[in-house]
Amino acid sequence: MINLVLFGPPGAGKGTQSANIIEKYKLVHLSTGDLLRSEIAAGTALGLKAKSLMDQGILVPDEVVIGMIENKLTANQGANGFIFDGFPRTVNQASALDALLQQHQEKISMMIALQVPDDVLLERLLERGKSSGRPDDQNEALIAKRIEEYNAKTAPVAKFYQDQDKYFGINGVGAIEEIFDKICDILDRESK
Ligand code: B4P
Repeated sequence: MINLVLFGPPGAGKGTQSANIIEKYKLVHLSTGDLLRSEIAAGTALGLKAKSLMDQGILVPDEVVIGMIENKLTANQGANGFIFDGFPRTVNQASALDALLQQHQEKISMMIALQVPDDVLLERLLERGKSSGRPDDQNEALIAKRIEEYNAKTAPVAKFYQDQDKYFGINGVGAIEEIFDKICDILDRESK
């Protein structure tokens, strides 16, 4: 069983690499960004609340995303393992995830962090914004706000896993396949 936290700033390649990882390792993909966008598309009360925050580049409240993850873990009991993509994004979310997994006699196997400089993140997200239709990819000020939120609230989550000896950082700049190979090397080595 592999429970992977795929970590990095907005535009680091988490969603992109998750798609490759789930195909090879048959893990269940839990992306809080995707779950929130589904709520928005369905026009739920939760989606409406989340949209106003996401459109400003601000994180949605911890209890909202923790509740979504709890539902998904319960619905996928018996899975081969999970990729947590875009979650946990605060230290509080990381502690809640540990507690939830413990209820299922499980734990996080490792965090793989994709390291990408801010100028590259900006370039990638503006490029994606041309076709994604995502309001949060549309302008430089909003992307800068997301990176600021990441540095203030999300970056400290790395230490949470470093303290447990579960942290692996890799360079997230380069060809998608090359980065995927580095992720596979870590997964194969550490999950033996
Ligand atoms: P997310 O959906 O998680 O958005 P993201 O960080 O922008 O996506 P990602 O990082 O996966 O994009 P990728 O690099 O794959 O979150 C959106 C918002 O939802 C947040 O701002 C927040 O408001 C809210 N939210 C989500 N989770 C939350 C939580 N847990 N708590 C609170 N709020 C939460 O792709 C970026 C682009 O780069 C793509 O176009 C891709 O093609 C390109 N790319 C990827 N790898 C590349 C490479 N190696 N070379 C060149 N281009 C590459």
